[in-house]
Amino acid sequence: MTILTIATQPIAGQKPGTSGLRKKTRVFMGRHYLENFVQAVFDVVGCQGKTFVLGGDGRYFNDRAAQVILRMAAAQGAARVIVGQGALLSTPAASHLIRLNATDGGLIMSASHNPGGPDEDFGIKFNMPNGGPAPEAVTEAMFARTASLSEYRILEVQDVDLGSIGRKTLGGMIVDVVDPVSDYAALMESLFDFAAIRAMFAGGFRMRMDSMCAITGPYAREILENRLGAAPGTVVNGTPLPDFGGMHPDPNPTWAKALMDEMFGADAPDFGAASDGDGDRNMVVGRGIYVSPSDSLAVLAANAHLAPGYAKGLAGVARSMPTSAAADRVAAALGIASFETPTGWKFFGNLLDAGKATLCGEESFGTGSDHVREKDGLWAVLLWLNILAVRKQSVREILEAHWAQFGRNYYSRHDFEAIPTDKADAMMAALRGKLASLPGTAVEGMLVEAADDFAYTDPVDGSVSLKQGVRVLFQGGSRFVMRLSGTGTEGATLRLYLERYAPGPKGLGEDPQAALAPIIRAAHEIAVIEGFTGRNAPDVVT
Ligand code: VG1
Ligand code: CO
Repeated sequence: MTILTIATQPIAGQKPGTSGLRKKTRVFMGRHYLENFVQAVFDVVGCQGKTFVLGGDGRYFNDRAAQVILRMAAAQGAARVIVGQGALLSTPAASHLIRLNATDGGLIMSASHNPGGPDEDFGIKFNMPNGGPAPEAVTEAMFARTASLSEYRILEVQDVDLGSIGRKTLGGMIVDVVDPVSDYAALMESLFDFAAIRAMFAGGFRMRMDSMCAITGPYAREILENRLGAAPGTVVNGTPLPDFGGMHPDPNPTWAKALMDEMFGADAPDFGAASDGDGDRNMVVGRGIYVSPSDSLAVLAANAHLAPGYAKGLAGVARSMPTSAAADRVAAALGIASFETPTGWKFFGNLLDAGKATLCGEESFGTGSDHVREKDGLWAVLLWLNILAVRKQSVREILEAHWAQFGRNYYSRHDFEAIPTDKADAMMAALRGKLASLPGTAVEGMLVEAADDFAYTDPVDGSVSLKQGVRVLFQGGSRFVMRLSGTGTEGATLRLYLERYAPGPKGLGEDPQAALAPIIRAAHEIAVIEGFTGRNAPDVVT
């Protein structure tokens, strides 16, 4: 077996975004593209004698990319790589394996909630030895390295068999092919009251889990149907497919419409859930009631102590800045710390490592805890099930009691997709330019109290992240936030986050869009969205 040193040229634009490097699959399949980035990753983190975890969500090119990464790891002198069978691992399961085996990190092949296939998206993310996504300083170093590479090293060898479990070798490197599910399922069993959940299912509780033809299918079948006794067929779209069966594996009311229809239809089950391409996101729905991710985080924080893994209570709760303040109210009531971080799970890592936060969440259907260093879709589903089993109430009853106690943070996100990048940039620049003049002015009858561009200083390592999103706060706790997506692969995606607080049990009715109408109008007026982009209505509303 020879190690080939192949001449390459720096490739522009290999800049990891919110969650790793994401590009069109055909771009990744282009000459030297994958190899160039992987070499940059290995150059930055070092490879000699190290052990890594490797797996992905099974999307198109997952299997080929895994073989390339393994040959390159072997060529750089890695000691061992732990790979999920079939090169499959959900993102939270990969994070767990990195920690469980005290490895030097891992590579996750996924573009998460973005569709898969030859004409859709692919991605690669490096996670650190703590199991969490590489922080900005590390991804910036990788990006810099992609621009100075002149060669990469790869072993000339046949594919290693990833289809069967067991120890293999590739050159001098060990490849341990492991069951993707078993260690993760054991972790879940250590956190939650499986007996109580099993009894609930045995008592006739019905659930629908939509895995959207993505990675959580095998995990959900094993945990929900096999271990917890949910009826066979509880998990639908449970086989991971390279193109996700044509589905857009983004668990929100738009893309998981079949689940929403079922949960709002006649004979709806008690509980519904969906997860995304790589299994780190979740959507939760009760019979006839949708749970917004921000509310879900707040309810989980208020009730986590009902699960054995959190019986001692929480150290603190962290949320991304655009996520609603509902969780802050719970933290205040519990007398625990709350944190506000920039968008992206990598910002939670230090808080979790330092024991400052136990639960974390994002408005983008992400919730998780210190059990791994990624958000975790099935974990959130199981925590909800544990809470339902203990409280013996419906999702609606739990939500309504929560709002009566804490008040309700009406919340919605409007996404405007595939905007020409120059137009989106011009709009954000103009908005940033007028921030200083906004406080004290009235828009749509509401007084602007403050306006800024969110900057974050990490409370653990002091690192500073600037320009993390424009926020405009109105008197009374209403606000909107605007930022451009860091995970899209086509033009720019504008995310407009809207929030309005209503104290007391009465609230402002069932429909968040109606409750948020004045803030929506104010955001369009202040940011001149239509003037810059030609768009007056969002493509996706969550
Ligand atoms: C989006 C979400 C963000 C999430 C990120 C990764 O980022 O808004 O909250 O952490 O996706 O999610 P952006 O930059 O497009 O807004 V996924 O499930 O990687 O893993
Ligand atoms: Co994801």
